[in-house]
Amino acid sequence: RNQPVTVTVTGAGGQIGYALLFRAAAGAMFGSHTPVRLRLLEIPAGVRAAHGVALELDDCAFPLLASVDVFDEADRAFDGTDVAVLVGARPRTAGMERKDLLAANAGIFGPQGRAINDNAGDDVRIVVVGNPANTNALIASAHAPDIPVDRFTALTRLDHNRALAQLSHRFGVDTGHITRMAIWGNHSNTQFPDVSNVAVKGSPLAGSQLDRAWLRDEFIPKVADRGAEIIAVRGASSAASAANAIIDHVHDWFKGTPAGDWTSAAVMSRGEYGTPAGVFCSFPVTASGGAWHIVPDLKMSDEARSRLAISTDELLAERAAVAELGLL
Ligand code: NAX
Repeated sequence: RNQPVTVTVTGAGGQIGYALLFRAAAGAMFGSHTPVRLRLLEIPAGVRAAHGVALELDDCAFPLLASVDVFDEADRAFDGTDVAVLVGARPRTAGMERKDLLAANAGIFGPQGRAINDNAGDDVRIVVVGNPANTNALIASAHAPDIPVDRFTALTRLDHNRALAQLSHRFGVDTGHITRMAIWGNHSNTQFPDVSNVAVKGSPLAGSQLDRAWLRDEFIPKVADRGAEIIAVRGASSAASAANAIIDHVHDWFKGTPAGDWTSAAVMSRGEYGTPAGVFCSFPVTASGGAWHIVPDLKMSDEARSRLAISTDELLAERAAVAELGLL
């Protein structure tokens, strides 16, 4: 048995929390030899729901679940944490301007960044899920000066997995046979799901498989707008698939990505591929030694670059709006 890993989940009383915590407690993040200590953070209105989840976690009698604690105070929730999964966020409500949404979330992710900075374990790794995820990650990292910025990420693994599923349907192969998919940019509908490096059963897609009209009119909008489709069909936003993507992201961060493949995650840009430095941008990434590495030296077409620029312009606009409000 390995040393236990401490995982703090914010928004633990919400729907993603409910889909995430049981799998985390069952060992899906770190494998079957690593016990997990769960710390659940909620706002006072959500604490009862989080306590309910804790009772059910108890009733699963998971052998790997070393402890479950519920908090409504960030400093305590992040005490000694190794992995912070920041799910809880202020949703957009009717009549709310984008500026108000950014400000409300800065009021959450700024203090949480500071609480992580002051209380978390030395090796803490953070994944931001609550939207707008990329900019919330920027705000959190800006308030955590003692934590290397490469410990902060925003989740785009759900977009990546959505793309794999669409390609699996299109080419009639299991998702496990599809490699080198890439999500670029913001976790929003400006994202660029890029198949130009995709291989199916190890072979790059041939010209005829890269049907441009299908890519432009079906594949890209399907992936980029899938969140809205789920809301329309299910009557609630993605939860189990989001939780699954969080598990995949944390798992790969600790265990590494498979040789010959990569995945997608939003990490701090240092200007790679012409992106603006200083925003959290999704890139194709590998993980090894507990760190993400942006896949280098991929060729990008002019069209790909212009699609990516649309998304990074949105990231810059979000950053500027937050900076203007004095929240960075
Ligand atoms: P829910 O509304 O079901 O749950 C959110 C929970 O967070 C609530 O229980 C609430 O009390 C709690 N909360 C709010 N502020 C908090 C704070 N300051 N500290 C701790 N807890 C707090 O939402 P859910 O469906 O779970 O979604 C959560 C977030 O994930 C949303 O922002 C959503 O937009 C985002 N998503 C991000 C995805 C991604 O791929 N990055 C995909 C799924 C999802 O849409």
